[in-house]
Amino acid sequence: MTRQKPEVREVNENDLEVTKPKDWAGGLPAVYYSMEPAFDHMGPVRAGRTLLSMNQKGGFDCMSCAWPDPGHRSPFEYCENGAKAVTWEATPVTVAREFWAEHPVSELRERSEYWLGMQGRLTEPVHKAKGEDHYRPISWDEAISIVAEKLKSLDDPDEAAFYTSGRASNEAAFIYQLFVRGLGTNNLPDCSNMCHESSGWGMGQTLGVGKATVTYDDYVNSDLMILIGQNPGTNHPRMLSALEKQKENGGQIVAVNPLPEAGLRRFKNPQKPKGVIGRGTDLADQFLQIRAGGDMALLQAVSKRVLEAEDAAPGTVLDHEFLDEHCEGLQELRAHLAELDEQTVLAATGLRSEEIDELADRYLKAEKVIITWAMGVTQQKNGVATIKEIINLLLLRGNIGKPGAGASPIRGHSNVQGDRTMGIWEQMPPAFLDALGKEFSFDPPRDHGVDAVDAVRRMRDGEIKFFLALGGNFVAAMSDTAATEAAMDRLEMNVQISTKLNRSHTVVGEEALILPTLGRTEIDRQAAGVQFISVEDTMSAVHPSWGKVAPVGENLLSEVAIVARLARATLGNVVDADWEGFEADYDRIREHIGHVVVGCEDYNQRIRQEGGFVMANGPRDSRTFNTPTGRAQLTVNALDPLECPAGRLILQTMRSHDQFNTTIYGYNDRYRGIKKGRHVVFVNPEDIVELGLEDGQLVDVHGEYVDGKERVLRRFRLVSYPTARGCAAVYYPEGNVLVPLDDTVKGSNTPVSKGVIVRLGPASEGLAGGSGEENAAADMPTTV
Ligand SMILES: Nc1nc2c(c(=O)[nH]1)N[C@H]1C(S)=C(S)[C@@H](COP(=O)(O)OP(=O)(O)OC[C@H]3O[C@@H](n4cnc5c(=O)[nH]c(N)nc54)[C@H](O)[C@@H]3O)O[C@H]1N2
Ligand SMILES: Nc1nc2c(c(=O)[nH]1)N[C@H]1C(S)=C(S)[C@@H](COP(=O)(O)OP(=O)(O)OC[C@H]3O[C@@H](n4cnc5c(=O)[nH]c(N)nc54)[C@H](O)[C@@H]3O)O[C@H]1N2
Ligand SMILES: [Mo]
Repeated sequence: MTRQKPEVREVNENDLEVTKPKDWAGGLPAVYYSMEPAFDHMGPVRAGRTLLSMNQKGGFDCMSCAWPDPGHRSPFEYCENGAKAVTWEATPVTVAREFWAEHPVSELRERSEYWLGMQGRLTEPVHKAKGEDHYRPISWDEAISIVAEKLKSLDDPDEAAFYTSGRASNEAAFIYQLFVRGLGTNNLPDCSNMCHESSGWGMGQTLGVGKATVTYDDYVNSDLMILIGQNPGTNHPRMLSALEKQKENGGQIVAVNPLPEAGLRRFKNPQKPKGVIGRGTDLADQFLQIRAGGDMALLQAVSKRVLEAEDAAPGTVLDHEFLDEHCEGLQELRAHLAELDEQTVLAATGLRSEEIDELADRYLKAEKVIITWAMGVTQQKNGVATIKEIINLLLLRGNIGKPGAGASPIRGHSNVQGDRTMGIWEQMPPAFLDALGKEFSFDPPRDHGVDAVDAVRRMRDGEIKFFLALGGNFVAAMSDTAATEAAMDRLEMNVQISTKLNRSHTVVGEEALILPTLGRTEIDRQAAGVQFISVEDTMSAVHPSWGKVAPVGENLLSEVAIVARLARATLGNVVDADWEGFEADYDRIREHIGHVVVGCEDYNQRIRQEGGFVMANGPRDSRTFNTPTGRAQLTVNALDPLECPAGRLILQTMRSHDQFNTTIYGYNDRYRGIKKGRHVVFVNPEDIVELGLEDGQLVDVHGEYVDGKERVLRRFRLVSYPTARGCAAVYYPEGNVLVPLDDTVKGSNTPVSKGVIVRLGPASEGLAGGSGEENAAADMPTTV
């Protein structure tokens, strides 16, 4: 079944082409682009079986994002980027046995993410022994015992860290955290630490729950939807259908973003005739082109206008009944916002007063308002405070816990929310640990573990010596590439459970293992028969996912099997768990989930209901708030706008249309008009002139951080682009070279990936790519 690998060539950034950006998303090209690679790599049968069973009942949950499935699924409820994700995973191309002898690790480290991913699926466990430069295939038994022996040899379980990426199923995540806590540590950093951690804190402190307070139906029935810091056309394409329906139902949309993203402006639904031949649906009724980091000031200014409207017509604007019965902090908020200085707001946002007036006016006229956000908010220095201001604004008019209204963080990885529900968090509350300890007759550790940033610090300091990753690409996803790589290089053992090669397999420390695993598209057969797994989407709907195609290799194990075997070999009888039974029959895991995880009672029964079930949510369902006083909190947050000295820009690092996080599918970003390359820096044309630079020239991007370390991205093409004044953008993960490890969001410790102060200068000679002072190996080669 496996196929000959097509030749994979590294891209030459000199071939990069810049064309006009699009002002609409979707359309026929979306279908065309989505089908083409699938058929190319997979052949029609495998392609059809996978693409047509995405997000279908009895099919698998698309792994490309956490957007929910509407109740009525059309057989074409897939999207271009979902199709890319499926194609990338379900490809029959595999890494051949000889590959490991042919390619030393030192060579793989010079390869691009694109090249590594295109080598195909990993199909057998491999081991790089101490002092060697090659991985070698080994058996599963050997691999498991090497890892278990290492773990048993540690002086302290806190010398190990266990990372999770948000694709892991509920079942795998649950037994993984049990394994880690059984070992005696809470060192469970995850991708959420770099992603929606700020949402968890901002909502947790105000509403008592870190999850969206809306369902899919609320979306299509809202009067006004405000989208802040999110690019749905690329990152949550199926959301565009919901936006279209909301418009058809008479709703309005406001977008707040430094970039006029195509998917915020117009949508041509490829599943409808008018999307194919017509101009499609206009989405945003108002576009606020905000200066990066200015959202908090904007939200305060809108809330202030709401309070002023109330003062002008007392009793008619605020939802007094709701505020009196369910909230506290109104007087303090009122006093604080009375002091808000409009000039400060205008400077921080780059907006005009009339634009803010217009938004306030729309907000006041709407009865049902949803505010959504993603990385443009959570990865700003003041991300947690900004989210609290979102909640303030919603609470003032009772937009929490009523149909068509609410707060909606849009999560990234398809099961990142479920993983957290299952206990993947370095700071799980005592009640969860108590229940876990009781269920498995052991005493879980209570001290908080490390998050992603702290894990790197402890590796750097030699305190964490062992790293195991359940999916993901930690080294490329983390900030401060040079510092992170230097820290990972110090590891004694680096173990990666993965589907495909990535950079984290090449920054290996002394000893490394790659444990290949089944993907979500593949049939998962165990002793008790074919298994399904379960996932939770961004609106708390939990449902089963069934693999549909034959596994790409005979020697692949599921994530559950790998974790269960590692735990059994390492823990002995420390926890009272039937690891073999877990591997044989996932119902046995679900049985325990039902006992331990609040909201998952009778899990095995409820997951089998038609369409799964929706987790309870206090604010959404009954306006109950799990805060210390039982009331929702209006909060006072000191405005502290990002300072950007003259001659500098605020840089954000973002996703192109052809990538999934650190996975690079290709080198085009078609909505933004970029072709055949990624080394670009987008800057407003007026800023280009002011800086004395020229559109199209090669520049170096210098990070300027208080720690005085020079961080540079070299030889990037300057692209004149309609971003907000004073702002710049490069692609992630390349841009991580510039994000300092210690620059984290206040209150969530998430790397500030959207607010780096930079200076542009003419390009120096030499290799393209990026470097930090300590380690020039952060270079991503552009040519071979
Ligand atoms: N195809 C595809 N789908 C994905 C992913 C992928 O890589 N590819 N990744 C998944 C994951 S894990 C996640 S978390 C999500 C990410 O989804 P997004 O959050 O949409 O991802 P980003 O590309 O980081 O885009 C951030 C947006 O915020 C804007 N922005 C930047 N700074 C600011 C600011 O200060 N204020 C405001 N208002 N806006 C700002 C940017 O211009 C950009 O439009 O997508 C998920 N889905
Ligand atoms: N500068 C900057 N940095 C960022 C961000 C940013 O916007 N800017 N975004 C941050 C965000 S939002 C996130 S979520 C993180 C993402 O961080 P991660 O989740 O660590 O990264 P991914 O790129 O999603 O991981 C991809 C790898 O996962 C493995 N994989 C894929 N499918 C499976 C599977 O089913 N099972 C297993 N075991 N492995 C699998 C493959 O080997 C693949 O190479 O990055 C963060 N880093
Ligand atoms: Mo994410």
